[in-house]
Formats: sequence, C-alpha cells, structure tokens
Amino acid sequence: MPVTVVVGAQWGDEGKAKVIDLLSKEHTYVVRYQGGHNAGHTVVVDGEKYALQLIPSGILYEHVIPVIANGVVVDLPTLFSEIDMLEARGNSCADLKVSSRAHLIFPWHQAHDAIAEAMRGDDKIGTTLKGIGPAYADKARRVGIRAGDVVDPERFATLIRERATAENKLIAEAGGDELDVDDMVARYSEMGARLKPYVAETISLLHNALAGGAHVLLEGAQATFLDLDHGTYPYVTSSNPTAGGACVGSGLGPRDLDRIVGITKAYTTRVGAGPFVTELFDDDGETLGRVGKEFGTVTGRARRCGWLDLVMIRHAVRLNSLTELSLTKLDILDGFDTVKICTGYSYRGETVTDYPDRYDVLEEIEPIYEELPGWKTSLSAARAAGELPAEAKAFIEVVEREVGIPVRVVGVGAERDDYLMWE
Ligand code: 2SA
Ligand code: GDP
Ligand code: MG
Repeated sequence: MPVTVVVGAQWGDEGKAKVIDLLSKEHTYVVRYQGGHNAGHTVVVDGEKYALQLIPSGILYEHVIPVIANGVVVDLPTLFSEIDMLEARGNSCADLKVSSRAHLIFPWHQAHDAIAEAMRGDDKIGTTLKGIGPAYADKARRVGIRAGDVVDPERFATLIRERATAENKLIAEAGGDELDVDDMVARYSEMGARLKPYVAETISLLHNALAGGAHVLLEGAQATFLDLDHGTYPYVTSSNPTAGGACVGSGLGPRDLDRIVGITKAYTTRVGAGPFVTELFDDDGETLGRVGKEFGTVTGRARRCGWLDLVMIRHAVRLNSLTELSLTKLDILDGFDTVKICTGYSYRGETVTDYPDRYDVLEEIEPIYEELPGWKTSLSAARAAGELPAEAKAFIEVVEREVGIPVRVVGVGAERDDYLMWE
C-alpha cells in the first residue's frame, strides 16, 4: 500500500495521532496536508505524552521523513517551539520538510480571527483563535505570504511590511489593537532565516519517493464534518480534511491513493458550536467526557459528548472513499450498563437516510438508537479480537454491518500499544 490516508470521520479528536503513529511503522514519509496549529494530536509513548500541533505525528519514529505539505498553514513560532520541544526530548527534526507553497500565519490573522468571533456575538463558531480562517482567506484572496518567500529575505521583509501596514488599517477600523510593524518585520525575518533550510519542493519530492518505492502516509487534521465544503457550515474549519483535500493539499493525484482509513471514536465528540444530533446532556454525556478525558489538546475546552452516530460515519465513507475504519476509545464505554448506537435519523416522523444539508433540519433530527448491553469489564489488556467480551464484539459488528466497510484497528487505551487488530 504505497499511499495511505488517515481522515477523521467525525468532528476531530478521534485519536488520529495514535493510529498514525501505529501506521508510521510501515511508511517513510508522513505528510500533513491541511489545517495548522489548530490541530492537537496526542501520542502517549511509555507514559510520556507528545501533543503535536503542526509536525506530523510520524516524527516519533527515526525512519520517518515528516513533511508539512502545501495545503497546511504554518505558524512559525509554533513550528519552532515544537521543533525545540521534540529535539530536547531526543527526536531530531533535521529531516523535516516544509513545502515552499505552504502559506504562513501572521499575527494579523490571529487578530482578525478574534475580531470575527467577537462580531458574531452569541453566534460564535468557537474557533481555536489561531488565525486559521483568516490565513486561508488570504490564500484565496491571493495576498498570502508563503514559506517559499523566505528564500529572498529582502522581499520577504517587504511583503510582511506591506501586508502588516494594510492589515493594521483594517484592525484599527474594527476597533482592535494595531500591531507593531517594525517589531513584526524583525521577528519574522529572523524566523524566516531559521525556516529556510527546511523549505522544499515537496510535490516532486513525494512523487519521486513514490517512484522509488517509498510508502507515504497522508495525515489529516480536524475531520470530515469540520470540512469547509462538507461539514456543518459555518461551524467548520477553513480547510478540506476529507480525502479529496489530501490530494490537493499534498500534490498527489487521486489515483495515487490506495488505502483510506477513517478514524472514529466509539462515541462522538465536538468542540465549538454547531449541530450535534446524538449530543447528550445527561449523566451518560458527563461520564463520556470525564472517562474519555474530553478536553481540547490546544485550547483545553471541554468537548461536547454523545453516542456514536453511524449516519455520520456512513456519509464519511462516501465522502472519503474510506476503505476501512479504526474504532478508537472503545475502552471508554467499559463502565456502561447499556450503550447506544445511532443507526438512523428521523425528521418529523419520516426516516432520513442521507445526511441532511440543512442546519435547521439537523437541529430537529431525532436519532434512532440501537441499544446494546455493556460489557462492564476493562478492555485495556485485550490485544486480540478473541480476547474481547461478546458484548464488545457485538458493538463492533453493528458498526461494520451499518457502515459496510471493515473495522481494522480497535483502540483500547491511550498508550501506543493499546490496540488490537479486529480483521
Ligand atoms: P478553527 O480554529 O477556525 O479551525 O475552528 C473552526 C472549527 O473547527 C474546530 N476545530 C477543532 N475541533 C476539534 N479539535 C481540534 N483541534 C484541537 C484538539 C482543538 C482544541 O485537538 O483538541 O484544543 O480545542 C480542532 N481544531 C479546530 C473548532 O472547534 C471550530 O468548531
Ligand atoms: P486526534 O486529534 O484525532 O489525534 O485526537 P486527540 O489527540 O486530540 O484526542 C484523542 C485522545 O484520546 C488523546 O488524548 C489520545 O491519547 C487518546 N486516545 C487515543 N486512542 C485511545 C484509545 O483507544 N483509548 C483511550 N482511552 N484513549 C485513546
Ligand atoms: Mg485533536
């Protein structure tokens, strides 16, 4: 399988990083293709937690060449603090490649993110305030500054000065605090010089690597239902995490993709605002959040929790051409007497089979649940499908029956090796 894509099938935080870490064993290149430091990807190795925002999770293996591809928006202070953190812990980042086409995030993007959220009043998106939306907006407006621009320091400084001056006017008009242009030019020029050795033409790099027989893993951040086109707009992020976005964001073609792995938790979470059909406001929801430690990796925000929604996952299978699922955090359901899985939607008494495109419809949808007996025992030591209790097996079988693709990896704990192969 030369090219594998890993995509979140829900609203993010499905445990993608742990599955990517596992798949990295058999891949040489691990490539981030969209998003920025809004992502929070956690891998736990021997009790030590690595929370990565920008650098691909595959970095934790020495043989991996990590690539930040053209579809990513790069925040330089975060990139360098992540490199420093990793190198201090013994993980060399010398092989890291940053696409010359990747756009850079600047402080004015963060200022605009905050202003836009404030202007929405009670109707906030609940962004991470990292400047992601404004950076992608500048890319679309064709005024972005890219990683490749650092190769000419004089031009890089001029571009920053021009943009910063123009953006300051807009920030002042919106009542925000103007940014210190000279200070920004100085700091970013320094960071640009530090970035230079990492900048590469990553598209030819990846195609040449594939031609030479290398295996490439494309690492999605956020998830299908946060996709700018396919998510619950406007409560979405500003990039395309779906598998089509993996092509655009990496420069690999659709026919290069062999294996497309969707990651879903055994329940559902969402950070930020927007419709959530199976959301729970009762003790079960509180238990999922507490036992699952459902707090944002980047912002620390409490995640909203609910039962597994297979109508969403069926839609994710279509949107991404998923070939298999990884079912993570099954162990979080260990203590429940009964567990529920949403297998259908009902709207004003009618069964809904396709995922609705309307926000108001989603708000009114009633989930149709299949209720299963819980297993009431710890799954954390299970390392083979045969070691799972019958009730946990039945849960996985319902997922496979309803979504029509196989479940492969099943997560039973946060540690690197806490998983089993179902098929
Ligand atoms: P943004 O900042 O413009 O991308 O926010 C837009 C929406 O996308 C959601 N979003 C996320 N949802 C889940 N996890 C994300 N990453 C972090 C994590 C988030 C955190 O791993 O926990 O720490 O809070 C992530 N990034 C963006 C966001 O909540 C908005 O709904
Ligand atoms: P990502 O953004 O999709 O990579 O997910 P996050 O890292 O934001 O959140 C997933 C959290 O669940 C992390 O704290 C992981 O360490 C943890 N995790 C991943 N898989 C499992 C699992 O199977 N069981 C348990 N208990 N925790 C897991
Ligand atoms: Mg996350």
